[in-house]
Amino acid sequence: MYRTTPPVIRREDYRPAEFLIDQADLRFELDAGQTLVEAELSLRRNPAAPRGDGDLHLDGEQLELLDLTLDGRRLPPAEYRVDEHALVVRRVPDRFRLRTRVQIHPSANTALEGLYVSGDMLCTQCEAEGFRRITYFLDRPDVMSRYRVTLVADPARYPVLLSNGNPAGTEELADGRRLARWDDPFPKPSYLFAVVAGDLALVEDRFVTASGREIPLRIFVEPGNRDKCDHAMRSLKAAMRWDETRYGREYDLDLFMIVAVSHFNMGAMENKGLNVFNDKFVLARPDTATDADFAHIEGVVAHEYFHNWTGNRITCRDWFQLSLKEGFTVYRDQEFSADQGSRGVKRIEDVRLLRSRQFPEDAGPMAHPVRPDSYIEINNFYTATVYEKGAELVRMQAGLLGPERFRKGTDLYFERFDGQAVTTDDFVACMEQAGGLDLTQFRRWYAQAGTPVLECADHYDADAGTYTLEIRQHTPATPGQADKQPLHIPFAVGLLDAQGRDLPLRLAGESAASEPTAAGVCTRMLELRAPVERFTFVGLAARPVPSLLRGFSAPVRLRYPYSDADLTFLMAHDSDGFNRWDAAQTLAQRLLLRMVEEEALSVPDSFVEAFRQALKEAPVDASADTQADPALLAEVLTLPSEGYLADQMDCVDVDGIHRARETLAATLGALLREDLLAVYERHWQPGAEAGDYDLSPAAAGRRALRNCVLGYLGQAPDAGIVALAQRQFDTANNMTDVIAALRVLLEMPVDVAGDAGERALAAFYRRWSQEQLVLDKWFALQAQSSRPDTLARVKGLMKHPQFSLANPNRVRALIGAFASGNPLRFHAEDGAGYGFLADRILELDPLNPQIAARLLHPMTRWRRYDPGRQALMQRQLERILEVDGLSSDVYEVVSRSLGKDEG
Ligand code: B3K
Ligand code: ZN
Repeated sequence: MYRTTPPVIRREDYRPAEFLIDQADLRFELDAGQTLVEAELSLRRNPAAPRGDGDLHLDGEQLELLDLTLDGRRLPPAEYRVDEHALVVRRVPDRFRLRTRVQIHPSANTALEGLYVSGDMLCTQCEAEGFRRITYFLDRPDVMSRYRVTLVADPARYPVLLSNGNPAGTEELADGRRLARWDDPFPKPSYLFAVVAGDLALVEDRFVTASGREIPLRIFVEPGNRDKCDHAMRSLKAAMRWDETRYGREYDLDLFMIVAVSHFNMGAMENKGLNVFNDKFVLARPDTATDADFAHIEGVVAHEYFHNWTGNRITCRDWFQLSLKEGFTVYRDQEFSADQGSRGVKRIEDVRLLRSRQFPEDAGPMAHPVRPDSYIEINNFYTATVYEKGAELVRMQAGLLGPERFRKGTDLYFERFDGQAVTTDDFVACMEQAGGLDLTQFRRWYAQAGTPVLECADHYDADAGTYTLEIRQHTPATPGQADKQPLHIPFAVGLLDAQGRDLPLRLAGESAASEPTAAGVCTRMLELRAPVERFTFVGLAARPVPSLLRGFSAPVRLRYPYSDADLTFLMAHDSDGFNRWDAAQTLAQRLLLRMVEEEALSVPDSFVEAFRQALKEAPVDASADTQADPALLAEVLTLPSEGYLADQMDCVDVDGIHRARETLAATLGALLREDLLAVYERHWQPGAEAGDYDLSPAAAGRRALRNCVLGYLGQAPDAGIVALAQRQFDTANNMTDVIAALRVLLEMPVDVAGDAGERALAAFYRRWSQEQLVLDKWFALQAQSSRPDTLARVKGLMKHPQFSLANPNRVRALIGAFASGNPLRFHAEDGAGYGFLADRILELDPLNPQIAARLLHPMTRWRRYDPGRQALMQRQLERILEVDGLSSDVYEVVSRSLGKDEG
């Protein structure tokens, strides 16, 4: 907590640690009320660091120091000093053993950082700087130590005692307590340390590694959740195999464990050998979790597992390098998921996330490079930029190198840096060496914030048969970074003939193109370096339609003056699935923005016909990534979100966007009623609903399409549609279909649907009131409702017996869903939404600053709204900033968004 301005940490100030800790022996006497932690550390001077003042500075927060000895000698108070953030031991030798004994209070730890209580268990979260709340230490990622851990606890309350590494025996003590030892042979930074204790149920399986080692896989959950672990286990095994085949990376310890906890600040944590998960990303049964939940579980389980090599074996030198592990690991989990299901759909989902979360971040007050230059609170930098844009940077390098050279590059990286703490630059250097290319200019992507804009123009010369593309790049200024340099941008391009076929691509000066049908010839990866680049293609008998930035080959905003007819054509014919979807999105986006600006609410026939055509082609089933893949079609038919549309406007028109989107959906729902019903019925399989639930990507794709279609029908409802949604709600055997039907029932006007929505909501609650993760959906659905009384309802739900500010999942489900997922009601003109959010942030900040700071985000972009809303948001931000004792987390986000801190 800071009364004055908290300090800014700068990348340029990085210095190697003065001391290293080779070995850390920790003994915990665990109890929720108070836990004793005894640490015996083997320290030595770091030969790579210049000599400082001779004192040892250990990080430590909220610790009660009970005892301190150096090489066996108890230190008198004159030889050390303790303050709020550190223990300083004066004039230490070059090599010594330091023993500390501290007391901590897990049940009083509401920030969920360090050792805390979740339900009936004890667990830890140390990344980024939580270990210093457990014991005095050099709590920085470049200090890698070997840990031996002893846990002692009452077996009646905590029969299961877990830590990192391999088990090293248990004992029953004379006083009735149980002792368990763990030994982790791999040196690791303190942020990867973990302890879990509790009465946990176990699901166990096995994995045989490529070299034939048999690894037990254990998932620990609260009793009662054992029947919801199958999918996580399946995902884990698939991820382990994939890392072997795709990256040659085998698991290293004798055991791999996952623990699911109900109180967790983020998704999951990759602690060495002992991943701790938000239970939302482990627990799933078809009747409790949606297809999207299943997909997230697969992705997050894989992500945390992949960290074992990208993050744990090779870690970050300092927190500015966070994207070294996060960007690369996100790229790896994206590719893994693409291999498990539909690659095309996965790419669309990833780009949608990038555009809806990262692009706005890059264009707002929190903009920062993938490798930031400064921060106040590192927890604020686990961002879409570090994660998702970071993954795009790895993806671009993989694209520039091609699969074989990229694999050589990653092999080199693993070989060169195993066991070390390194930088993003070290990663790029491996790619450069293995790829035999110069990535000097490419490195700017890590240093420069903001989303580049590519302006494309073209010219067709009929006489010469040439087609010239001209591409201009510029990156808008971001806070603290006014001048931007041109970037090295991979730009994938195809050209279509009038029939929609790919044309062979030959650049001026090149010899004749090879076979036009050969793969690769029809998509060219152009490389942009200069502010303006021109490429001339030859041998073209007619003006082609360009398909630009295929597969979204770089994280940029593309501008090209497509006509609506071009977009409709690309939507129907582009061989690149991503660009077919993108053409549909651009078409819809344009129409919607036109509807907002002109307040004209009519929909052109051509748009309706394009949709009708797409629906006509909807098959019952098809192989993935073809025009006819139902999952891909569902993506094509999904209108851009209100948030994404807002990001395209200079001044966000909250109500206009909502009205335009509703009108368009209702028009399509009414005019295409028969076509939509036909698709719905074709994919409605009563037999399958009653019988086994099919989790395959193809079946999930059919559900996605049918529910997308139901959404349109629900926008133009009559008694028949109400009955349809009701039937789906009553009879579906899976959460995907139940929740989709419930959403539709809730959004239908009362004069058509009566109280069907309210009744369904009540039935849903009765059925699921004891399933916490399902209950989160019940809270979120109400918070996202477009009904005018939503804020009143959200306020009422805050008093619900099952609501608690102490549970981050519940807070996100109610307050987060309202503030981030309901722009219409959150941004109500009277500012009531803003006042509500500010009140909640001030309540939450003393309890859990990380969650409080995250919830603030929808208000940080206040400058993009009309003057009235701007003033209202600004007033709330100022009000927050005036409060004494704000956390550094909230302080940083508020002061940056008010422009009071240029970092
Ligand atoms: N590394 C963790 C995130 C930790 C966040 C700390 N505030 C999860 C992940 O990215 O895998
Ligand atoms: Zn991660």
